[in-house]
Amino acid sequence: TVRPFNEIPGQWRNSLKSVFAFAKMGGLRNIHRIMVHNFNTFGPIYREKVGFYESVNIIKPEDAAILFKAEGHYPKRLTIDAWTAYRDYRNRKYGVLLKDGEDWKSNRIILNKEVISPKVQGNFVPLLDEVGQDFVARVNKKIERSGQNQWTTDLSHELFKFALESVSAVLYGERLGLLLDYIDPDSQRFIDCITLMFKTTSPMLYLPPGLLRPIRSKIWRNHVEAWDGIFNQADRCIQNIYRQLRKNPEGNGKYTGVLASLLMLDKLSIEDIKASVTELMAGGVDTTAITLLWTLYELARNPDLQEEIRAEISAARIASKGDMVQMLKMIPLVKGTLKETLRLHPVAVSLQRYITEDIVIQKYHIPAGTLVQLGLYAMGRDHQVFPNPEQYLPSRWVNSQNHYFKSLSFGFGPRQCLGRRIAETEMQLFLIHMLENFRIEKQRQMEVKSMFELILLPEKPIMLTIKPL
Ligand code: HEM
Ligand code: 2DC
Repeated sequence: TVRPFNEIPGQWRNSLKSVFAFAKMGGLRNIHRIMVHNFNTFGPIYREKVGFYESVNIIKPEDAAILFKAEGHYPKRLTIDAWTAYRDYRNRKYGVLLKDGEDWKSNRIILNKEVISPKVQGNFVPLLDEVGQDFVARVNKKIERSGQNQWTTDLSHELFKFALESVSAVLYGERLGLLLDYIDPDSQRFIDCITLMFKTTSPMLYLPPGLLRPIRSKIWRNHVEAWDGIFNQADRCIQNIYRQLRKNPEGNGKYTGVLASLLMLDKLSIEDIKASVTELMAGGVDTTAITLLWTLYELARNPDLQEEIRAEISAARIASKGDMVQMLKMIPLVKGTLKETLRLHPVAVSLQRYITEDIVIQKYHIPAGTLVQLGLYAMGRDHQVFPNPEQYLPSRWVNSQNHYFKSLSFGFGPRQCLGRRIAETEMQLFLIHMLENFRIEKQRQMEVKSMFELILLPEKPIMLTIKPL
């Protein structure tokens, strides 16, 4: 028997009460822990209404499967109003991140070919491999300069630069040189703007920007300033490539990057290309940088595991005889390591879809049009889904177990992360080079929690010690 929608447990009838409960539990920064708390209170499905937006929340992999089967041809996730409001305000086009319907689909199909298809991955590998090597050279220099044969630091700043250098190499086929001694202030500003953009987005999640803008609230002004900084820097990079391409359309036979490929393909308007390339550039920094930081943190806490992964890398290095594309096919534990990091420290707290047909989950009827959220953070820590969830065990992804709808850190289906292949390749190559050269340690056994600033971030700096092998 199917129970009606209105009987789904949760505090959805009183949205004001939810806002208070929210505030009491530490509010927005703790949204992921509040979701865990709600699943503990209400069970594997609950309805909620915070402020003005309403959703049904689920946690089980088998329920995620039902959700994604009902996502329709034009999958639509929760729109971040602050992001569309900025583009409307400045009269800029939406890129693939913010488009919906047929417009999204047609752009996405063309972008897929240049950004995520297996055909292009081979082009990215040499570019990203070089950035990884440069990162090692930079760390070696820092170790040398310290005079202590080691380097203790909060690596996040270096990782942000590494991530921007990597994504730019792929998008523009060119090196920015961010891993050199002096950093170009415009690039540093770009990095700061992305962080500010995420930080100012979250308080606006539950307040319609239509309300904030007339009041000229400080948050909205900072948000606009952040996006202005992002767009200005991306425009500069894009213009630069555009000019070069007009001077030298052949590009000397070398791979010249995603942007040049899109321009030459000539299937999207320049404005559409600019909009999506800007989103790719902005989406490619904090996401991978923070995931790598969490990974190094976990490896520092698990020295034996670190040794095991290093052994896998050495073996793959020898077997692949210098062919990096081959090598990337021989490192299942490295791939498991990244999945395991994203299980415990996902970038996105939840995945969401507006379902296009009626479904039944946990015996409750859910009508078409409802916003359904899969609590990704909560699922990653659910002991019914992952035995001993508190343990960092990359091997759980390697052993032939059942991973049906459990590996969802990049989303699912045609609307999944467009940057996924770039992110995976970049992070795999980073770990290869770092573990081939250094041992990662940390000082005390300190526990670092996550906080929500639209994406999940470490709540405090993570200090690591890097030693040559
Ligand atoms: C979308 C995660 C890195 C660009 C998404 C989504 C998730 C995600 C969960 C939503 C997918 C869905 O709704 O099914 C991640 C994680 C990353 C990462 C965990 C790294 C660890 C990147 C990078 C880029 C990027 C490096 C750019 C190079 C995008 C874009 C979208 C997206 C453009 C929107 C796609 C669309 O709406 O069609 N990402 N991401 N992401 N991501 Fe990523
Ligand atoms: C945030 O309740 C929490 O990959 C909300 O690279 C629901 C929600 C909707 C969309 C998610 C967002 C959350 C987290 C950040 C994500 C975003 C979709 C894409 C974006 C996951 C879970 C991200 C970080 C993109 C950002 C690209 C941008 C900088 C141009």
